[in-house]
Amino acid sequence: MQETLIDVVAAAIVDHLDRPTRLLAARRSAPESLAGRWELPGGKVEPGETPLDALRRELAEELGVRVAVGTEVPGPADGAWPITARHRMRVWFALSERGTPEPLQDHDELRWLTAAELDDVPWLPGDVQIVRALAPYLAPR
Ligand code: 9L3
Ligand code: MG
Repeated sequence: MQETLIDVVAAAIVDHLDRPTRLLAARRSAPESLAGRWELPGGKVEPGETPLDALRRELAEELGVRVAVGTEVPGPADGAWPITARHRMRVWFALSERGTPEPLQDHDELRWLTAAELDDVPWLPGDVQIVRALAPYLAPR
C-alpha cells in the first residue's frame, strides 16, 4: 500500500547564484545504508515547519552555514523530485552567506564540483536525476 510520501528538502549550494560554476556535493556518513554516497544536503521537513524553514535548519545543522535561498529547481512531480518510493524532495539553489560549509553532521566529506566533475562522485540514486538537471546551470570554467 502506498503510504503518504515523506517531504524532504535539499539545496543546490553554488558558488554564485547569478553565474554558478560549482555545486556543493556532500558525502553521507550515516545511516550505514547511505554511507559513501553523495547528495545535495538537506533533510526531512518536521511537523509545523515550512519547507524553507526546514531547508535553513538542515543547512545550519549539517554544514554550519546561513544561506540565501535562490530559485527552486522544479521536479516532475508537482514540482518535487521522487527520490525513493517513500520520499519526495524539493530543491532550491542556495548560497552560503555566513560560514564556510563543513561536514558537521551526517556527512564526512564535501566537494565543490564543476559541471565536468558532476559524474565523479557516486550520488544517491534519487539525486542523480536532479544533478543531471542542474548541470546546464553550471557555467563552464
Ligand atoms: N535523501 C536523498 N537525497 C538527498 C537528501 C537530503 C535526502 N539529497 C533521502 C535520504 C533519506 C531521506 O531522503 O532516505 C531523508 O533524508 P535525511 O533526513 O536522512 O537527510
Ligand atoms: Mg540530511
